[in-house]
Amino acid sequence: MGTRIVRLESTEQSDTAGDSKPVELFDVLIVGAGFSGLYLLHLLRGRGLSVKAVDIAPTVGGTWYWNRYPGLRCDVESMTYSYSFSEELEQEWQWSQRYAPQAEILRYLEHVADRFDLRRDIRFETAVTAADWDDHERAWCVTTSDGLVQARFLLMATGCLSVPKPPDFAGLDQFGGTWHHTANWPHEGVDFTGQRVAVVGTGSSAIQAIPLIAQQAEHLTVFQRTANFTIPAWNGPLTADDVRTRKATYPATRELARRGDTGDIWPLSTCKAFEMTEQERHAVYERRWTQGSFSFLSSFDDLATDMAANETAAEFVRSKIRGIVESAEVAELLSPRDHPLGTKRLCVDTDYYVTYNRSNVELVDIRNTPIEQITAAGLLVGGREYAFDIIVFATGYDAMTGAIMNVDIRGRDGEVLRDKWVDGPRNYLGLTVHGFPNLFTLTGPGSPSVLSNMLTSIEQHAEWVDSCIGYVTEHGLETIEATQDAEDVWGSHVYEEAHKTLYPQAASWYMGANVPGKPRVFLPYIGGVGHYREICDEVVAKGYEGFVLTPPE
Ligand code: N01
Repeated sequence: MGTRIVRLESTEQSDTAGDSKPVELFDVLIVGAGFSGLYLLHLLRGRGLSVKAVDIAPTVGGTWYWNRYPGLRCDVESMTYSYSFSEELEQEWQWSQRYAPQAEILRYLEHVADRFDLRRDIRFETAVTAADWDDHERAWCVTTSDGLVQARFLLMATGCLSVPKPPDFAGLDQFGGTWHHTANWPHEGVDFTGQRVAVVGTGSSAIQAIPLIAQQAEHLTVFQRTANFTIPAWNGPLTADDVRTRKATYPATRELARRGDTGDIWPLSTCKAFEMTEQERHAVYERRWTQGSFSFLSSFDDLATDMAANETAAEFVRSKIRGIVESAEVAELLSPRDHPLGTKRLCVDTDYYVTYNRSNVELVDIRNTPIEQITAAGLLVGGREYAFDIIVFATGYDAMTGAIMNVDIRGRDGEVLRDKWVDGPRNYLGLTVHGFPNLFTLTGPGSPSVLSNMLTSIEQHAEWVDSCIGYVTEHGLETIEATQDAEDVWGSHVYEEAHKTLYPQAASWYMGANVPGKPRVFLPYIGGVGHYREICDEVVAKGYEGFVLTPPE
């Protein structure tokens, strides 16, 4: 059983009315009640620790609560993008489609919260703004919008894509219509009927939303800065037979996902692209295209490392675009030519390219003539004003570091995390930071996270953190902290693995390139989910190698 913190029970804070409010004390504070926060809460509470989760939203769900734009669904199959920790949960939950829509994923998370009675330990509509390590108390003093909390362990389960990149166009405040960011969509929905609509951006969010907006709007104009590669989802209802088979094989498929490179179960190829004839290669791409989704990236073993090999896959997708899009000029505009396939996050779509054959859809290339400004009527591009009733900004996120750096985190000796990470994140295993004891960043930069099926990576991190906290508390220890050496070695490893591949060549959010002023560093760990798990397990087997564990003074 874990030990409860009891030392500070008399501590008080002043509220604005001058009354005092006791500082709340917990063993563990979890920031975020999405997929990772919920599982952490379930695990750690099971250890008998006092655990509180906080989330700014009024309910659970994280990104699946805020994102609600038309067409939003997970682009990883639901029967792998779901928790594996409870066999009962796996067997009782029915996914309706191959890729569940947002509302169904949110219902699933609501169900998980109720089924495991998690809500009683979650404080909703509560923001965390700062966290200071108190070396004397050996605890984090956390400022929330609901008062001060002291917790021995602070877990940032804040998600990799949860801080939207706000539209930073001049003149937005004078726009006479309405505008929305895909990441923060009105809960009552948006009616596009009879409206002139602009979508800015052509990443995953836009590619999911555009076909549905086009069906409703009077006219849709898409402003594209970079064409992206997208592979069809081939979504559809799951039949009773599909579900029965998948449920019967869960133990094997989940294990495959845990040990493989991607955290998913599609087959990886061991063959290099040029080991086949052009005709054979084409057949492989055709088969992967027909299977749909991210499996396409695994068509050959060297697509991420060999430019010529990658170009064969890229050209296959371009040929598909030419085959679907009637206008040769539009097809060429939609054909990515400035980055290797997969080095900007691959998109997965339903009817994206065919949407450009509609008479009410127009594509505007803004690569060389950027949006000059927003006007009262619409958008000004290349001296031409386009008039709109609604603008949808699908302009993405401050990925991976945004949510962590949004909180003013100060470690030992007052070291500021934002300063430490000014040239890019530095940490150990993507999980822990030297100088910041008892702080864990779930699916943080430097971990496989966004390069994997997030659910596999979330469960691995949550379980690792849970055992680590169990180890510390059960051994009567007070703190665990990464050493400077371990952090440096990990940082070099993450860098070297990334630079063996083509990924750093793209101006992607993986590289922080989408946020002006953000350091260009490849953020996730590309060494593979299974290999990463082995590294984490070995660290534990060697007595938490790379960490300093401190007993009470
Ligand atoms: O954001 P993005 P997203 N002027 O950054 C453009 C996950 N996700 O929200 O490429 C003009 O990918 C920008 O152009 P460029 C998934 O991991 C998952 O679509 O920078 N354009 C780009 O086209 C995904 O990768 C699901 O040149 C501007 C677009 O906006 C991640 O979230 C669904 C601009 C932004 O694309 C982010 O996707 C959706 C400007 N000033 C998303 N600024 C699932 O299904 C930006 N752009 C699980």
